[in-house]
Amino acid sequence: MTTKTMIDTQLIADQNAELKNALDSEYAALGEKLARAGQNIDAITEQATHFAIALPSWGLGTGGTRFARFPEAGEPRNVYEKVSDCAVVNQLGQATPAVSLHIPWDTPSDPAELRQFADERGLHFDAMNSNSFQNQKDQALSYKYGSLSHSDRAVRDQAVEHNIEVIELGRKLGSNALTVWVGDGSNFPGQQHFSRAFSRYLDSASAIYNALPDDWSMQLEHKIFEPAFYSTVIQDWGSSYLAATHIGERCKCLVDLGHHAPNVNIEMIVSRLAQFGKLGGFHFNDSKYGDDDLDSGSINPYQLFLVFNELVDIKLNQPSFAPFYMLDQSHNVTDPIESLIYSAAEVQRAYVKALLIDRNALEGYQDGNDALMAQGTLKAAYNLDVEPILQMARLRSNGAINPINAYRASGYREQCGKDRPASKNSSGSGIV
Ligand SMILES: [Mn+2]
Repeated sequence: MTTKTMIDTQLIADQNAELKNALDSEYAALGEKLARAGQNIDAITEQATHFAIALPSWGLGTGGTRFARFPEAGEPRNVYEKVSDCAVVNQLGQATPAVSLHIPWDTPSDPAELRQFADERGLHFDAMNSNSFQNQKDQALSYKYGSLSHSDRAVRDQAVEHNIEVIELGRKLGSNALTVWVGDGSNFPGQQHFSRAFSRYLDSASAIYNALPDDWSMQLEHKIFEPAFYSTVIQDWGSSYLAATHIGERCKCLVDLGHHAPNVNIEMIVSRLAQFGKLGGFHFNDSKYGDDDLDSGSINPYQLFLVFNELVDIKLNQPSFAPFYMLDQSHNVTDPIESLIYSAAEVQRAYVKALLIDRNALEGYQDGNDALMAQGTLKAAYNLDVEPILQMARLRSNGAINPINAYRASGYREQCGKDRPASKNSSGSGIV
């Protein structure tokens, strides 16, 4: 089956043809530089072409804050249009072949039809995301005071049932993982008994786990605060690890870069969880103050690189290590398609730089307690300009050497503005 293309392939080919000579010479120069360090640029480029990160279905609409949302013309109005936009991101950037669906925001009425629609566009479905942090339409009981850890069993059962429905839907879509994030917590000291709430959470999450198909995993996402502002039930990697360990072998911890206190050493958390087989996945974004959901690599690209330093190291020691990667961002002032193309490339860039770290030298400096040269070994890889590798990876995968330029030249969003008149009841998705 040939993949249905979203952007005119001739336009991409014409733009690539104009850029190819410059790319060839920059790629050759970088190749020579890497060869002097004993590295093969084509082997690195090959690994870059296999890098994949999922797109969140809620990331295709314009995001916002609790103050306002400023949608632009042509944003997707339903899950099919979101998947179409994902196909644009992937066609141009060639790093995002999967979609992670949020239920119920993007519940398909006909899962088989949606699965085929995605497949025709070269996409598949990654981890499913449940939602028990909002009340849904016609929902019997409220999540105002929690869901999986609620003091009332009937509310907990309702939240468990929702998660099982999400699993069932995911099976029909070809997914193999469920990500669970709850907003449960408290706003006042004394409002909630910590250990009783945690015990109730463990019972509920175990009930969900018991409904997992054998080849599925469950990812627990922790978050230090918000919407609860005093305490959250799964507030950090410690609680997440305790829960995942208690619940079962295929229950893992998911790290969202924005869900920690400022200045927390996230790369160390990555290492700790992986060492004990409990790192299941990642939500990439960036932040300045809190859970800002800014574009990956826009604020602290060095941190992103340090995270990938750990991830690459883990993969070398655990060949079966295959965490779920997803962009989890809110695009408040940019075209979401552009932000997602750019962000996927930033994450891919951090990965490629981490592949270029001289690990033998690093180990020697670590064992020899040469702090200056150890950090210098990391910096040597971080300071490399690997843009030619990213561009060549896209070119060799039939993507665009300059995907943002190609997207803008295509007029896709302008056409969507005509094809997708805004609906009055457009959802507030994107504010997460
Ligand atoms: Mn997240």
